[in-house]
Amino acid sequence: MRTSIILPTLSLLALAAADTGRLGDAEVVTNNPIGASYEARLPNIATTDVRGVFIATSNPSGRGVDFQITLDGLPSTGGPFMYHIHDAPIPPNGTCAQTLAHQDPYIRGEETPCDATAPQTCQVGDLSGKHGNITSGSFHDTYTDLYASLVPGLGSFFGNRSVVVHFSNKTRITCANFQIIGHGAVPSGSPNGTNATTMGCEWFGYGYPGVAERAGSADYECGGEDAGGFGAVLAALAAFVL
Ligand SMILES: [Cu+2]
Repeated sequence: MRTSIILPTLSLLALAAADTGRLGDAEVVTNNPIGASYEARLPNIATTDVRGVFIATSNPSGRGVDFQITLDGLPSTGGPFMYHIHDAPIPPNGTCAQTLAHQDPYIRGEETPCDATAPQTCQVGDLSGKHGNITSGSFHDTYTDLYASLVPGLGSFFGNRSVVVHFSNKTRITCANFQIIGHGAVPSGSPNGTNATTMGCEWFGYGYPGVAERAGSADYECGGEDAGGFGAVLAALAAFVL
């Protein structure tokens, strides 16, 4: 009788574990520098009417990051629209195709959709998975994401990365790089107490063919903990279109 209860419980646990990253669930970030602020402003481009800005500021408690998102001009078809933080910034004169995969420092992967009721099991960069898709032509949302980091050097740090807006079929509509607009106080215990620009990612020899299909390449390098280590391996393995 006991077994009949335990077995289904175990199988449920096994299913839940499939959503956890190879490095575990995402950790809540508690030491975001107070006053640190970044924005990603969508460009005026001919291929889309989508415009807007993503503003990300450390929560005043240091716990998580407050996002303020204002978008306009979304198409009347092709939604609901998704948006994510992607691993790489858009290279100079580059396109959204070159932003690689979602920011996924815990190596969770894409196979199962994000469960918004268990956001720690989602890819850190899957903001719309955790907080909701865009369903209307004009979109405004504010929320705190507990797993995003504004501490340069951490895998969950996104100040040197990009945000990409997608159609529901995953096609990339538009994208923008995060830029620092306020440094804030350096947190104690930070792996790198210098300013964020020294931790930026850089592209080398961008413009290689087939990038939309296979984004991985040694052409991409990040500073800090990402340099030549985990992040570089991830970038090299990132063969997803998303
Ligand atoms: Cu994306």
